[in-house]
Amino acid sequence: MAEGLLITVAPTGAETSKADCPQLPTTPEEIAATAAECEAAGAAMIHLHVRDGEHAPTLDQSLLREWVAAVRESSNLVVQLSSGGSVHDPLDKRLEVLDAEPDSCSLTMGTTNFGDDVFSNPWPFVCELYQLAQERRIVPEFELFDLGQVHALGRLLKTYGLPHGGKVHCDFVMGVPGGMPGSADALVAGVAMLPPEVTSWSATGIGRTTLSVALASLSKGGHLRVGMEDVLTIARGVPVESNRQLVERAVELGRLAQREPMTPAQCRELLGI
Ligand code: KMH
Ligand code: ZN
Repeated sequence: MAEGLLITVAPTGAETSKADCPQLPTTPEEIAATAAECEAAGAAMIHLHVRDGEHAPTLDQSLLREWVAAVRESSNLVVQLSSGGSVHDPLDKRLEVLDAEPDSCSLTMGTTNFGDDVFSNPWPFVCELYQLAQERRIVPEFELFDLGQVHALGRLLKTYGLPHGGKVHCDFVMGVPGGMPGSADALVAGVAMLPPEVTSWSATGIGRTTLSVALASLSKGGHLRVGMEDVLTIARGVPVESNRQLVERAVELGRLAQREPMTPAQCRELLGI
């Protein structure tokens, strides 16, 4: 595993409303500023969910393009668009995310209960999205919400071969109600099951599992995803002020583990972009 530390920031997500969290970046101007300050703080990649003029999640193609351009103008961050969208987005619109030409796209390896909702990722959709990403030369980040999805990743790679660029990067998304718990034990089990083709991995813990997952990931030599998509408090009852604050904390944890944050250029090399 690399000595450098990839920090991915997931600044917005599709689940939190602007009304509940005014500091959530939900406009092109806010996302541009967030990207610049998170890069300066030590992030190398951004995982983007786009919002519309009413701050609602959207997969509108022109807005996707506008947000990608805004991040590219204000930073050098590797741009990863979410193909997961919100639990309400239809599968065909989620495939169209790739039309916005990001560097990377998220690609979830199976259907997951998501609180009271269902995050739908039927196998034929996973295969179609993967092959489309290969065709378009967009590097996927495989999102793993449970151990069955780790196994499914091996099956996908055996069936369709490696992603564009030849590297395989995945991200454990832990602590979602309906997925695997955000515990060190679950992470250790997931890492042990990774298919041999995997070249790098990160982990994120939702809500109160954020610190235990980050520490477990560093202990196992993994990378980190942080951001307001995944956690809205910096300590019990204390709201997060900004995504930069979460990136700064990840940098601090990394330094304790003697891991220096990667630059976007190093991230591109790691991911084969
Ligand atoms: N918003 C979740 C339903 C992804 O970005 O690919 C899906 C999600 C995963 O956040
Ligand atoms: Zn996401």
